[in-house]
Amino acid sequence: MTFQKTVRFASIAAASLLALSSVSAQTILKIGYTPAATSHYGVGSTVLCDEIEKGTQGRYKCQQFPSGSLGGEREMIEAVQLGTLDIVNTSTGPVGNFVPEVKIVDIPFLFRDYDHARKYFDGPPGQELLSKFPAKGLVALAWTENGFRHMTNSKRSIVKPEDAAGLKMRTMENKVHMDGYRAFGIQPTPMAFPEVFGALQQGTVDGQENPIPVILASKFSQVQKHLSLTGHVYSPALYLTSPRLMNKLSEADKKVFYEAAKKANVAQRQKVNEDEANGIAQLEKEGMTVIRKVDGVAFRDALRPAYANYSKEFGADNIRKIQEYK
Ligand code: EAX
Repeated sequence: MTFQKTVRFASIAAASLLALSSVSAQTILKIGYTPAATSHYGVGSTVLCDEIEKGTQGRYKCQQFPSGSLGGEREMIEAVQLGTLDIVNTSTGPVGNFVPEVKIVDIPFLFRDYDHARKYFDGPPGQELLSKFPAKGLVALAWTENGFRHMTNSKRSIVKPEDAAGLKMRTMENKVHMDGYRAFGIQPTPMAFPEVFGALQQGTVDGQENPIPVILASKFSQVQKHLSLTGHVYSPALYLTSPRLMNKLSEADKKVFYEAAKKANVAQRQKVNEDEANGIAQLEKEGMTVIRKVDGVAFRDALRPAYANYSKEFGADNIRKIQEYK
């Protein structure tokens, strides 16, 4: 080989090595969530992934795992801590077991409506809560939304707590919820989400409670006759990743991830709005009997003993501050 040829060969080899390394520099991020890909979680996750891919010029891409294919929310949060999953789009259901400061936002009848809740989580108190995650081996990219939860069951229409009394109802693995629901007279049965459809179908439990977008996307109308718009608790959600992943990113890429999560949240909430507007009629069409007007005062009254305990645990002032947040 002449000298020139050697140089040319070497530079071609270097160039192809470079091309190869830029291909292998593409990282595939695994993101998981429990509802179907068509749900608000799917909509939010898709925007999150698209924005990350765009903002990093394709250096980061996602592979989505919807429908609880990687397990329930608790399992996925553990997987993020361990590094076997990169991102989870999860409700706060099991989050208080990891980050105790979050528990207070799961109190029933804490937020009046969507505006109240969204303002709170977008405002300083919500942002302050996000800072509690890194100490637990998690990074919260942003708050997002699951929605106000309503009860469904296979037995009867629920208008007041007495109608719910005695029903065996699947709940999330969330002590704050379970304590409140016991005060309604319900028998709470905690269970990971991927098992819920089967448990309803087999009659292991009589009912469950979830926001309209989850009831829709999970086709619960196939296994539940009665829906009551109890709106008994707001269910926040989060995009969680790990310090391990974030620490690998340049400052510019970190910003891309945080901005992507903000945009994803807007899309996820938008899908909640759409499902709230159209979903109830859709569920009726699918055969559910819908009680639109429940006795909200009676439900709030029934919760009083539970609120006494919440006040002891979280401080009456702290609860009031959230209720009065403007
Ligand atoms: O986050 O477990 C639940 O009922 C949640 O609402 C659902 O997984 C969506």
